[in-house]
Amino acid sequence: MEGGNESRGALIVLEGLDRSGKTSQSSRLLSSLEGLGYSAELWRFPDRTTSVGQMISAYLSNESQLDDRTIHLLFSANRWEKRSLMESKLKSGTTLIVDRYSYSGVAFSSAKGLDVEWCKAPEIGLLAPDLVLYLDIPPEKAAERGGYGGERYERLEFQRKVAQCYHALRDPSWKDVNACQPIEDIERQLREIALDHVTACKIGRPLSNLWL
Ligand code: Z5A
Repeated sequence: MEGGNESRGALIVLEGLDRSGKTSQSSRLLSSLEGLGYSAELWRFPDRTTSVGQMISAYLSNESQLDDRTIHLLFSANRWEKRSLMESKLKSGTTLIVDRYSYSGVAFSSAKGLDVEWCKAPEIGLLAPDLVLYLDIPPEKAAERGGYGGERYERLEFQRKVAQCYHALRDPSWKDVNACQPIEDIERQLREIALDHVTACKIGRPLSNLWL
């Protein structure tokens, strides 16, 4: 893909079950990188600020009903509407820390019974992360954290299926971190792993596309 020899930012994705600590750790990683002088931004999917994101938000809070395939494609469209901005930020040297990405899309929809390859298809051509950090926590432990709210997928039985789907989706490049450790320990481990990748991207690792 174009842009292979330029110094660029890294695309770092955090994935994991509900309540695994993605949001807490994304913010801490952002602060660490900024504190070290890197240009970095925190993004999250779904991005509920766009019109597509508002449809997703209404669905997640049970204010609207949508067919499983329809909501899957909306989640994907929500990433596509950000793809070109994502690429330009990375090429201008900004590292993006992204709280959930295509893996959530495929894991949650396939946990409902949709075919995995069908779920992956609309994600093909989105930017591939340089690093996937998987916050690993048993669904039962995650459920104990602060209790689930009223959103659609916040049920233990469903989260168990999602965990299995994540497991089937993972590839050897993912970095698993035990999300049951104290917050500060996880923070330190994520920072070390992330810094290696930020450095590799600065010295010219090319951007690539998902699942081609
Ligand atoms: N979804 C989808 O279906 N398709 C897609 O393509 C995408 C998403 C992108 C969006 O949820 C829903 O959409 C999500 C997947 C689906 N549904 N579910 N489930 P979201 O991203 O808006 O919300 P979330 O992922 O469920 O985030 P969350 O509830 O905010 O969880 P989190 O970010 O992983 O955790 P946290 O907010 O950092 O921490 C949760 C609590 O645990 C909090 O009280 C912390 O203080 C505590 N915590 C965190 N770390 C620790 C440690 N280490 N020890 C003890 N306590 C901790």
